[in-house]
Amino acid sequence: MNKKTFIFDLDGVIVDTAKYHFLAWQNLAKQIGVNFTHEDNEQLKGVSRVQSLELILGWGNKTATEEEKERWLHQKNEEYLAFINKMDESEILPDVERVLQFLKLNNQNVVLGSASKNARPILEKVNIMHYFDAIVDGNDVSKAKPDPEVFLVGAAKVNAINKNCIVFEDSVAGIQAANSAKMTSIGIGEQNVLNEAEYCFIDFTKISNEFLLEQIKN
Ligand code: B16
Ligand code: MG
Repeated sequence: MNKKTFIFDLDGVIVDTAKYHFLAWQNLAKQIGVNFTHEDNEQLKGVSRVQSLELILGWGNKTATEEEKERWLHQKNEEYLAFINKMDESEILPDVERVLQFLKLNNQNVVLGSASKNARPILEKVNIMHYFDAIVDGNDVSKAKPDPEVFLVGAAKVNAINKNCIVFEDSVAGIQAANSAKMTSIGIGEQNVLNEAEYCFIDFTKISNEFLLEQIKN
């Protein structure tokens, strides 16, 4: 059977950590006098930590010294980590583990491609580290999605060629990154938002084993 490489984004695909990012950013925003809503949080999906702070400061027309930014980034991350520390298997999104198991049973490569610098501890907390042949996270890359670097490095780690890679992503920037790497892009979320994706499913419960087999054989 063909060997393909399935690359998973983390936040919004495997787990919903956006709710914890939201709470931590909201506290910081309040402290520095910036209004921060759920709608604003949507725009931070897939965006790096440093870039997220820049966006929040921009929305509030605030300027800050490098020292302040460093301090705030540290504070936000500490608060986020306190939420992460309480995570367990129950936070894995529906049917993600069924898909991971099916891919490994069929001898496929499984790779993580996330912007998060906290990806490894999160995978450990929800106990799914063992499914992954390679992990690429925010510590391994310097260019943020929509740049394809995170997926290219992931493919290279398992010696895969781009056209044999299939990417699961919940952010528009991530879909664009997969497309520009000439990988198959599968959006996880709303079709009208992820309209650049080659395929789109609201969540993994809608992804059948038959569909996965088709991707393996193609
Ligand atoms: P951290 P993903 C991304 O994860 C999140 O979607 C984004 O909201 C967050 O700012 C980014 O990770 C960095 O996270 O602060 O943990 O390094 O969707 O690429 O898995
Ligand atoms: Mg994501």
